[in-house]
Amino acid sequence: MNRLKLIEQIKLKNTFLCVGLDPDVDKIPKHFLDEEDPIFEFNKEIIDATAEYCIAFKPNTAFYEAYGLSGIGSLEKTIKYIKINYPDHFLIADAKRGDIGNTSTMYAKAFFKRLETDAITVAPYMGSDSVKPFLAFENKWAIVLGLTSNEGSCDFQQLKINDEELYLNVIRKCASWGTEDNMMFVVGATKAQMMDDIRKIIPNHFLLVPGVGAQGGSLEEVCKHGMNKNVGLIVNVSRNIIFASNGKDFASKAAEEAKRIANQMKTFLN
Ligand code: OMP
Repeated sequence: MNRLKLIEQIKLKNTFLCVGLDPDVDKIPKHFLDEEDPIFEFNKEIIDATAEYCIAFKPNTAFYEAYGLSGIGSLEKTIKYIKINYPDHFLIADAKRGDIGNTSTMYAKAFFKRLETDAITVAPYMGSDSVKPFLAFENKWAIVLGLTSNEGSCDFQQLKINDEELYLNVIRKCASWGTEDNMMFVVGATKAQMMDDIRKIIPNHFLLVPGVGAQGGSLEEVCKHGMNKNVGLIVNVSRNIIFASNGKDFASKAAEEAKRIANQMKTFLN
């Protein structure tokens, strides 16, 4: 999906919510455990219940890889289901890849050609030759880790180099390898105030913002510090939506929570 279409979807639906598909067999309603593919069946109902309130879905591959081959099968089926039934939704593979050039190329092929996701999250620690292969595919996106939402982000990302934090150096350098049409940055909602400095470097890029909900980030703060003239934000919520209930009403509760967040988003648009 290209940038214009993404912006169009956000404006059309008045939401910039991404639903994170991070299933956990220990947390999904028990009745799914009798199904042949509990993860896929669970995802399908979550997707159907929340699609009207979001513009993106983000399966995190860890939650599929943990179940071996059957988990990879659930991921493939989930992605296919979204592509067939919700082709206008932006599809992000949260895999945090990045390696020497020829290996990154294979990662890019795995996600862009085989799974056909629109975007993949990329860890930039290995530098330009590890990131650039993800930029070589038309209408596909590398979403580079800029400033992450977790506590440990201060261990390296916030160290100062030449009087400037490492994450600002990383964002500036990575932005020079790509464009606003093929690169986004991950910035955690828990770090919303730091978006002011980030926006000075990349005023127009999209930010993928996880950390609202279970991690305590505030949507209001994210919008205040991170929004730009084209919205420029995709805000992900995983656990607070998909595990809003673990009873039979899980899908309607997920829809309720997605709707609540989407309604809050509306107030920040226009
Ligand atoms: P919840 O905290 O349950 O909403 O999930 C957050 C999702 O975003 C998980 O899939 C995380 O792996 C992911 N994430 C972060 O939480 N923090 C980051 O800094 C980056 C990501 C990510 O790349 O999406």
